[in-house]
Amino acid sequence: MKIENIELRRVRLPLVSPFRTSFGSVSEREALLVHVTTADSEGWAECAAEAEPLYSSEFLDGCELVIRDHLAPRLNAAGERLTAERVAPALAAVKGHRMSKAALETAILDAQLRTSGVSFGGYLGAVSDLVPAGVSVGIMDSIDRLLAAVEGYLDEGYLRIKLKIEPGWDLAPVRAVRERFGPDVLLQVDANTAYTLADARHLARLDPFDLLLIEQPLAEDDMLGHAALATLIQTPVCLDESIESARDAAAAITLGACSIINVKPSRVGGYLEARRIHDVAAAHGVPVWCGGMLETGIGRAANVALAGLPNFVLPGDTSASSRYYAQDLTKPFVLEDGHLRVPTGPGIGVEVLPDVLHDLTVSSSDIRF
Ligand code: NPQ
Ligand code: MG
Repeated sequence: MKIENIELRRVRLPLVSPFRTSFGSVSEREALLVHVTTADSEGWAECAAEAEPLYSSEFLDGCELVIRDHLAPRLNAAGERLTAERVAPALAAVKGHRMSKAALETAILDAQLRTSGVSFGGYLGAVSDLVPAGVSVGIMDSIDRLLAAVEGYLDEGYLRIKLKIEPGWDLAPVRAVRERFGPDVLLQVDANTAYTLADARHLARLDPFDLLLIEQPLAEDDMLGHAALATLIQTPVCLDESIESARDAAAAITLGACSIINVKPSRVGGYLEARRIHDVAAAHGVPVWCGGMLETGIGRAANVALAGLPNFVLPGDTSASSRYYAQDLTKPFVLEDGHLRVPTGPGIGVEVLPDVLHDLTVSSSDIRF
C-alpha cells in the first residue's frame, strides 16, 4: 500500500454533561483524527489522547508533533511494502507514544480492509454480532445527582455501571448505588491511580458490596503494589493504565497484580497489540473487557469490533454515542437491549458525516508522502 497523504484533523465535540474523574473534569472532547489516503482507498482513525497529559503522558499537541516529525517519516521510508501489520515494526525505534502509533496503524488498517472488503470484526476474529454495553459514571457533586444519573443509564438499558472513585468519593457512592438499585446490578469502580497501598484497609471496606472489580487503584508503575493489594482485598483488581503491552499483561498476571484486564487499543499501541493482550489473558484464564476514551463514532466502531472477540466476557465502556455526544461524527451507535451492534461493512464499517466534521473541525494539516 502506498500512502499518498495523512491528514491530521483536530475536532472539538461538546459533551452532553461534564465528565469528572480522579484526574480532572472535562466538558468537551477535543480529538485528533487521522485520515490516510492511498491511491485506491482511505482510512480513518482517532488518536485517544487528551489535550492535557492527565490520563497518561500523551497529549494532543505532542501526538501531532510526534506523528509529523517522527512517525510519518518512518512510514514514508517503508514505501509501497507498507501494510497495517508492518506499521508497528516500522515505528518500533521510536520509544513509547503508543496512542500516536495506534492511530496511524488503525487508519492504515481501515484503508487496507476497505480495499479488501473485510470488516474490523472479521479481521480481528470477532465472534459476536452484539456486544454488551456498560457505562462509566463520573464523580458528581452529590449522591442524589449520582443516583439520578445511574437510574437514567439503567433505564436506557446499560448492563453494567462503573463508578469513578477517588479518596472522599468511594464508599458512600458505592453504598448508595447498592442500596437503591440492589445486588443484581453489575457494578464496578475505577480510581484512575488515586490511591496508594497505604489505603488497602480503606479499600477493603468495599469488599461487602460485591463489586465486579476495582480498576487501577494505584499508580500506573506500581505493579508490585497491585500484587500486594490483591492479597489484602476481596474485590478483584483490574488494571488499565499499567498495561501498555502484551508483555506487561503477562507480567501483571504472573505477579498476581490483576485478575482482569481493561483492554484499550489506544493505550497499547493499536488493535494488533490489543488482540495479543486478549490472547495472552485468555491463555491464563483472565477475562478482559474493552475500555473507552470518550471516542467519537470513528474510534467507537473499531472498539465495538474488538469487543466481539471471545475473551471479552465482561461488558465494556463501549457505550452508545449519546452517553457523551448529542451529535457524533458518524451515525450514532445506539443501544439495542443493552448491546451495541458490531459493524459489518468494510474496515471500521462506519462513515464520517462530512457536514458534522466540517462544523466541528478546529484545524487540519496534511503530511504529503
Ligand atoms: C478510564 N475512561 O477507563 C477512562 C479514562 C478517561 C470511559 O472511564 C477525556 C478523554 C476525558 C479521555 C476521562 C472512561 C477522559 C478520557 C477519563 C479518558 O480510565
Ligand atoms: Mg480506567
